[in-house]
Amino acid sequence: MKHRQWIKAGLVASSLALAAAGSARTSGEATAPAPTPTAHRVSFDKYSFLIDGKRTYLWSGEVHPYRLPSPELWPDIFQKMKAAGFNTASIYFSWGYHSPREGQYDFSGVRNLDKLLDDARDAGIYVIARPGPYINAEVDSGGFPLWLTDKPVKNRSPDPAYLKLADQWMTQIDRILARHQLTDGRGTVIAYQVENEYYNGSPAGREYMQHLENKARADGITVPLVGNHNATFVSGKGAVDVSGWDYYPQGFDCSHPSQWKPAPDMAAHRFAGEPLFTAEFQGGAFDPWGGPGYAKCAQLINDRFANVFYKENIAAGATAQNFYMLFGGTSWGWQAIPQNYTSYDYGAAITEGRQFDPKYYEDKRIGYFLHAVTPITKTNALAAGRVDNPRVVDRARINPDTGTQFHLVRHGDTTASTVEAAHLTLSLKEGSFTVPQQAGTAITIDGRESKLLLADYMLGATRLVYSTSELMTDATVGNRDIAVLYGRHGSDGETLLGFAAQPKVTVLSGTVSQHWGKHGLRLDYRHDGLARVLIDGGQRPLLLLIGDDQATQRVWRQDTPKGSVLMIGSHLLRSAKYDDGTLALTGDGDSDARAEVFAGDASRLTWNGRPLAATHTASGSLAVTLPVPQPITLPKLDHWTRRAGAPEIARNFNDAQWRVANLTTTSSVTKPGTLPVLFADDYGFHTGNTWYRGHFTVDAHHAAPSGLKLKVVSGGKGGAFSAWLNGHFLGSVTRSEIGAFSFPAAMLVPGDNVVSVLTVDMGHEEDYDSTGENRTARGIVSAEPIGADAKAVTWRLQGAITDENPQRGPYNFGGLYGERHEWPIKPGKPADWHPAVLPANTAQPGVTWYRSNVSLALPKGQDTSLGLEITDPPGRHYRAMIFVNGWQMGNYIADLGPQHRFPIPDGIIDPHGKNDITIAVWKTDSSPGGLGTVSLIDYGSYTSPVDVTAIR
Ligand code: IPT
Repeated sequence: MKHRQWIKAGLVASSLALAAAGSARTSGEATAPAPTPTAHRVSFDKYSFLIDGKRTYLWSGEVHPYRLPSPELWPDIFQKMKAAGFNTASIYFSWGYHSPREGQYDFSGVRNLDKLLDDARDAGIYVIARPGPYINAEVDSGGFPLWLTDKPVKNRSPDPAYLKLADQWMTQIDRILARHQLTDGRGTVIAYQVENEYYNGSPAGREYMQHLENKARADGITVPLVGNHNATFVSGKGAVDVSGWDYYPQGFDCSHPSQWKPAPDMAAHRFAGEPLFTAEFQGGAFDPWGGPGYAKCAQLINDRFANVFYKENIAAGATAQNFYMLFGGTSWGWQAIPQNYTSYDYGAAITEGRQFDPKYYEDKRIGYFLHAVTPITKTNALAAGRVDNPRVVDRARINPDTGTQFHLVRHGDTTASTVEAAHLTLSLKEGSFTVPQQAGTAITIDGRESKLLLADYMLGATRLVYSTSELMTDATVGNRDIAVLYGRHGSDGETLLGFAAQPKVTVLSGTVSQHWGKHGLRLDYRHDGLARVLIDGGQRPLLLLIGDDQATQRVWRQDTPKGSVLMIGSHLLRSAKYDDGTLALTGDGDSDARAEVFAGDASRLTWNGRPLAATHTASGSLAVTLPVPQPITLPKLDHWTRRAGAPEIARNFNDAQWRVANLTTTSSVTKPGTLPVLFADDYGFHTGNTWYRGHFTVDAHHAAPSGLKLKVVSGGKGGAFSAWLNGHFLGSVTRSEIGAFSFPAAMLVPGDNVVSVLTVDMGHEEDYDSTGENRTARGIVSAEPIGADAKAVTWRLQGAITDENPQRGPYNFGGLYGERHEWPIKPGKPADWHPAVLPANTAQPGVTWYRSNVSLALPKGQDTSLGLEITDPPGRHYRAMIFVNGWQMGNYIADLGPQHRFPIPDGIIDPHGKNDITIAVWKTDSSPGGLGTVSLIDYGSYTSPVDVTAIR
């Protein structure tokens, strides 16, 4: 609470400066003081983006701060990206996440964007900022704030009423982004996306875009304006500087993960004078409630997909590629749209639990290549080389200045899974070569594999004529050049290097044969483990490391002002810094302790601050032994207690303070089925559960209704509602929006009778088409008493507390009794809670809360990623909300799924302290059941500098 900073829209300049200083102070606690800003230049031409005049391939991944509510873990994600060769993060900023109420903005705590942008900068990551105002992103209302559901404005249009509100947000977010621009701020923001997937090129659409652009410029945004509007705002009013493309070639159904659709040809999508930029290219897929699960999405968009599709974009000339998502994270609280469940793992390269998917290593191989081989940033199409296999094609590019050639050798059909062998004829400076030259060998293209081969390239001081291996990276380290070549395990490789005189070749390890000929030195080999060849005779010695793809996983590179550092070994190399003769490395270690470091001049090595004993190897590296992680044992979750959670069903419950349903008009785009309007949003209840109580009188003058017909809209497939009459359960409706309940006469009493209805808002719709879909009704849409006049029942309702818990924000708590009283934070007297055993076995429908405390004492200096898992005996019908230390980290539907495992980021969970786990269970039927077994799970544990303090 103490660092909390409300920033009111429209304050005077002096207090704004104060507010900014306040945020900076908050971020200063966790990051180094901001360096003095120096002005840089961001530009572009038809080939690429340029930073300070230097062509830069933007290898970018999408990450969402609102999906990782643990600021101390933000550097972890950026460092993991950087270690895989990414130099850019594309980041959506969600208006609704920062604005709990109209005119109120919060950038503190888990919402501290100054810290986020400093963290990106400190990791050496550029930022493409995407502030909306609309972002889609499978977040509630597509990022529009909850309170916008009460505004009947024309979203995403020049409607002045909408623009006034959008400008309020833009003022807030632009102020932060502006001070983090590379051009004149303290950070690394290099581009700014205007709106999102906006295709309305009509005069009104253009006016809207132009308004946002003028606003950004007026707010001090000086970096290029970019878009993902496909071909819409290329020229004319509202045009952005660089137009980008969104491409999801496999779509979003992960249930057939081995069926591929072909790769698009991005070359068809060039815009004059602009680099070819994929603003969003598929990095995974979202998964719906009841869907096949993210493991299937990771399989559909797997390492082979990255291999074939991302390289295809390179061959098409793309020099800026962003992958959506690179780290998906968690739609915690009620941030998910109704279609999606809590996990937004997305099958991305970095999993929701911050682990590496195999795709991470493919992204890394390509990313390292793009980083090292700078001629790739300026290329023109080149006639393809001849290929002797009709099922294989070449797609070629050439750098007009260096003559470096790039040949993408792939299946003609990008979906093919056959294994092909081919020879490629290259026309190079030295003449024409059909490669490989060695008899009995070939370029093999595995099923769903493409090879991006390099020719006429300077490997440091040595000329690479061609190689049938792919190049991962090359760098000058100390007084020699090192290059890493690779190919699939067991495949043939051949590399021709140009030398004036025969060099001295020493095969340090592996099997590599050499042939000296008129074009130079030819090396022939099979990719198998890691071979090492030292070649002396050029201007500088060249060490070739020739790996199979497995071996490349543990090759890491970091660049320092004093030269590059290569490391073979460790789970992750996060950073390298020369400090007075000491090379300080940080990273993560797993059970394989062996590592070696190739560094220029290091008399001493440290790893996460501790000295490492090193011995010199024949390869000229330093061999070290890294600390290994301690084994993890997680305690069982037991000593559960429970508390009844639905007092609202009792006839005599006091609802005098509830909102009386009396509205006859609505902001919704849904037409009310009956009046008064009963939509939850119109009464200010925007999150999770909302209760309704309908009163009717039974006496001599009033005919009692014999039942009630309800239409209730929750959104998506995971909807539900339950009804009680005077505390007696009437039933629940799932998988449908319509329910008819009859009132058994025995349940009725003379005088006041109450029907209680528990509903849930599964999230507000996105507004992709700008039709106001975020204002689709939630809650009761029509209530028709059976056998009585509609007016016979008067309704009151109550939902999420409007003065919500500020630290956790507007999506954390819904309107259950225990949420309104913040039981996950303030559980109340121990006597209120009764011992319970899981799996529960109760017949009673309704709401019950469960609690358990767990003390964790996980090893220090070790990054352990934890989660919670719910395991159910079959046939249970209930839903649960999982709170960890008061943060709602999971929405669970036992009979819909598919999510049973919920990653909980460190910070939210304390790996070195006490944790409260509180679970609200809504049991929808009266068969025996209830909450299943709940246990802690470990997604991975590594020795690491990442050790997070708990958010309290
Ligand atoms: C694209 C959106 O721009 C992005 O926000 C996200 O919703 C993504 O889809 C899917 O995860 S829109 C494109 C699929 C038409």
